[in-house]
Amino acid sequence: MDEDITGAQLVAESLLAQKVEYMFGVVGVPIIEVAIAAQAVGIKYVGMRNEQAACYAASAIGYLTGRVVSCCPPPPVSMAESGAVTQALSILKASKRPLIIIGKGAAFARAETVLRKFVETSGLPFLPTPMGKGVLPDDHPNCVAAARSRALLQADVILLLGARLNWILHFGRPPRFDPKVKIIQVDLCPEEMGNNVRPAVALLGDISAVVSQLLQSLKVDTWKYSPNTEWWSSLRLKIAANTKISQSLALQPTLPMNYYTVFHNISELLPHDCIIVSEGANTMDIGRTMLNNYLPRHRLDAGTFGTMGVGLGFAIAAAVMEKSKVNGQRIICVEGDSAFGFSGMEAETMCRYNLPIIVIVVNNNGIYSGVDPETWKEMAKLGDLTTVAPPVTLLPEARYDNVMAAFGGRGFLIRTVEELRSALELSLSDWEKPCLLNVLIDPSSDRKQQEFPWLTRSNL
Ligand SMILES: Cc1ncc(C[n+]2csc(CCOP(=O)(O)OP(=O)(O)O)c2C)c(N)n1
Ligand SMILES: [Mg+2]
Repeated sequence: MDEDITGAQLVAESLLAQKVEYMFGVVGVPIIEVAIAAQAVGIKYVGMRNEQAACYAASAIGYLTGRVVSCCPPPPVSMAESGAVTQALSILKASKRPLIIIGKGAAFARAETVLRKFVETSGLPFLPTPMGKGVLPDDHPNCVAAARSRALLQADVILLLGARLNWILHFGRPPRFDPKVKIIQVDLCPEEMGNNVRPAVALLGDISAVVSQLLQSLKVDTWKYSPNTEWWSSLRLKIAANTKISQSLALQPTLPMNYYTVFHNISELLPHDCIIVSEGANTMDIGRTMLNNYLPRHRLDAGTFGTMGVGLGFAIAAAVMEKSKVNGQRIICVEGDSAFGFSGMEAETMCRYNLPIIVIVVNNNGIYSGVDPETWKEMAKLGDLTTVAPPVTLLPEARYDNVMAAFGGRGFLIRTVEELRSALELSLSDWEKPCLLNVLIDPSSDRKQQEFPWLTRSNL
């Protein structure tokens, strides 16, 4: 081996050999040399402010590019066993209330084209998981996301495509699911099969390949689920009722604004091809229902583990990728005020690299809820805030907009619909700088009445 090659160069060369394009990190002795060597071989180095955010950014690149797979020789595409395909179809055909659940695995497998054909050929209703949103557009006529609880509870057969039956899907169990529901589970990971619910049939394989198999068999039989079933009418009724409730909340003229008003106005202005990054509790949950996705892999959120702090790293990763394209897309990062705080200093990273990310902090002065400035002052008079302030509270009306402005980005303080719309329009026209919209909302604003609370192991 050439003695003049340094260890840092070796690391850089081997990363390049594996087609690594981006490196995210925080340097210090002796890592500086590695970052410099990476840049010397053409790898883009993004200096972050915290390693955690750097890791989140790197994981987002992996998800968006599929590079985890493509850096190695392409793995063989595995198909499901044909007997299992036949069995799956006969269960689907016998079903009265079928449902397809589209998970993140379908997005990662790039199954969108074949899946669209399958949904349209079969006529089945579908429901995306949070990061399965956009594999098929949220405004597709077969999407029943607005009737999620009913669809999950009353389905008698579920075709589960690359989604885990974890807490996000309420473990596939009562009271959120019919105890007799038959699950047709399609997954690439054998270890996912049968987690929490034993599937009626398991189709182990690549989601695109397995859906193609299902589609082919379907075409042979020319079977289609009728659009005139009781199931479809019941789902449609629920969609209409829920949409009406969300609409009326969205159109409430009272100030401070509520979540629904904020999201309704944002969604009206966002370009259809933008990448939406989101984290928070109410902010993320309500945003999932109110902010549509139209393209696959255009939503990144706290997902399976609900880890707060991922948002800014995800947004930076998406933005550096989009910046290198000719027709790069906008990155909209919708953050709860608590969620923003976890990696807030990455605002400096956004400003340093001129990444035109639009950060929208939905600021309710706390974790799930907060108090208004007057109540906060009154509370402070009652005693030491560490003993009297509810643990969920954060500083009322904190100026997160000034954090972005401190580094040269634009910051907006927003209280009204008009301010929100004009700041967002202005931000969307700026392709040079990051912007932060600090949207002050009613600290007691909440989700619309839910039929069920989140089901976690602790309250199972
Ligand atoms: C790393 C990490 N720490 C703590 C939590 C607990 N947690 C769940 S949601 C949340 C923040 C919710 O508040 P916010 O982001 O302001 O959204 P809101 O519900 O107020 O809209 C926290 C801290 C978590 N999920 N992840
Ligand atoms: Mg909050």
